[in-house]
Amino acid sequence: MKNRVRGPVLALACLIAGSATASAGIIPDPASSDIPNVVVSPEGLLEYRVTIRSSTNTPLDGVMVLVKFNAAADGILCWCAGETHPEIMATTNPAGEAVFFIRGGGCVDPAALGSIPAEVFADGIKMAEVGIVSPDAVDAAGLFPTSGWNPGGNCVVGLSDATFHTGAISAGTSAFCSDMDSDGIVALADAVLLTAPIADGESCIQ
Ligand SMILES: [Ca+2]
Ligand SMILES: [Ca+2]
Repeated sequence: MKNRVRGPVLALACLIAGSATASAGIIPDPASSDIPNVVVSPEGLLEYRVTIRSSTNTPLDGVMVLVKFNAAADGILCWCAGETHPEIMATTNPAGEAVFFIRGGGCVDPAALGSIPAEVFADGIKMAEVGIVSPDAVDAAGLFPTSGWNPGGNCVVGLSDATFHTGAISAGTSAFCSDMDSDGIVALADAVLLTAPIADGESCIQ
């Protein structure tokens, strides 16, 4: 009797072990993935790139990534005409990367907003709650979206943005709105990312 039961039990054990291993290898894992703050720019010059990995640190191909702007942030951002929002989707490549070129403007610091500006999901699994950065951080008067800015019908990387970012970069502060690569500091890498949008004076009609 024992011998007759052993076969099916072993087979079942192997099935369970096999499915557990497969799951660990294909499910997006927040702790192993890279989800920086969302980047928006008026002509989509700057990319927003997330990298989705499993708990075994394996990049996941073909994962549907959703960036969801929450109502409070969606309502105060400067959106270029024709840009999809508040939900934008892209699929990961074999390197696990989903790349977005989101056309809009406005910096939304979670601390200034008082709520979560945006969330990122991978195959329906919540990866992160993030803020929003942009070379178009402020309006012509130097106001942020969270301090009642008025883009005036155009998302523009203008003199006020150049002044704002230059100040943060030269001071080497941890200013949220100039930390374009989300590494927690404002440094040369951020200046490099900001150079083209500022030099080009990126803009779009709202
Ligand atoms: Ca601006
Ligand atoms: Ca940085």
